[in-house]
Amino acid sequence: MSAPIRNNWTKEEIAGIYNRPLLELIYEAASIHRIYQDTAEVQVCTLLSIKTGGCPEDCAYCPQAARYSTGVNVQALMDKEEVLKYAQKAKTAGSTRFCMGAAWREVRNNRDFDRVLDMVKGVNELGMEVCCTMGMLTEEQAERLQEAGLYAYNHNVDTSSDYYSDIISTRTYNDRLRTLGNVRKAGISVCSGGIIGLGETHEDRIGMLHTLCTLPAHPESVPINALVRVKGTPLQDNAKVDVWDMVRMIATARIIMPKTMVRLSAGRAEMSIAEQALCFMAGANSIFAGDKLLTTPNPSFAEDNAMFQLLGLKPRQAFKEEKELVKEVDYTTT
Ligand code: SAM
Ligand code: DTB
Ligand code: SF4
Repeated sequence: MSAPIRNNWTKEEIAGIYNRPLLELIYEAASIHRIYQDTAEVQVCTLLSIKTGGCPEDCAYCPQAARYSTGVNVQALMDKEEVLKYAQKAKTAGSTRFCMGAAWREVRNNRDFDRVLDMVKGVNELGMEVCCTMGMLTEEQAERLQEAGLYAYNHNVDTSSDYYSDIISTRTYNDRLRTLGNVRKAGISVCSGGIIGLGETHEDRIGMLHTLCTLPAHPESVPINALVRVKGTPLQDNAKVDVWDMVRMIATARIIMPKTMVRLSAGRAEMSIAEQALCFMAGANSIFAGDKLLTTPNPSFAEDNAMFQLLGLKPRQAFKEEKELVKEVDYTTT
């Protein structure tokens, strides 16, 4: 079995995969997962909201948008020392990637940006893969982050280009893609995915995956988030995401982007271990760990350690290079 890396998938091909009978889809994703990845390993990332709430954007899912009354307390940019304490704690608990989130529309060339550059240096010195998610970036800002030691940048496309304006009106899909281009150009690892449960159709989900897998290079990480329904946001009454929908998204992402780290992201707090195990089986190999995402709850390190023990999973080392060679796998029994 082989799985060439392709950037020319058509929406029809992706729909053909996405709509397969579920168990067939999981089996194929699990088989492809074994070609490029060590299936015993799961990347463990920890998030920290370094600047919380008060965001001028109108993302309909987000508890941090200033225009919605969600009860999130606005907090100015944290101090470097405090951030480094959190990073060290995450490292001690087994995390290898530390992602700092700021509720900004875009990065500004100001004192706060210089302070973030300093935090990036500090986390890098701890030997962790340092990631940021802070909104739109210019080419020059991406270069400065890279020079400070930034390993990855998270910037989600969130949904399909067609559905985007139903969810966010304060920026465009092209703005998102422009930032991803700036990140790539600066030599920073690209982390981009999206959310399901926003009210999108299956076609939109396929459209989102199509955007990601037809970028000039696949993102190194693709987070798949289930909407966390936060009271006060316009999407507070949306239906809970069905776990089978998460499995279908993860499996399809795994098949069309075989080398990518597919992250089972927001939504784990509402999933059982059996449900999460299905997602790992379907090719998820990364999680956010620690009892908080940015502002909402997530399973604790202790709960995740117990799950890893049970499922025979181990945390992936930091800075691990992707395997260069395709491993041939023989599924025939003799
Ligand atoms: N402000 C920056 C931005 O929008 O890129 C960075 C932080 S923002 C909170 C990062 C990502 O978190 C969003 O793009 C979205 O995919 C995800 N997110 C935010 N609220 C969420 C929710 N309620 N449920 C699931 N994912 C969510
Ligand atoms: C991503 O794709 N999901 C994370 C991270 N990247 C930044 C954020 C999830 C946020 C969930 C809502 C909250 O905790 O505020
Ligand atoms: Fe602001 Fe990011 Fe939340 Fe949108 S997702 S409101 S840009 S913090």
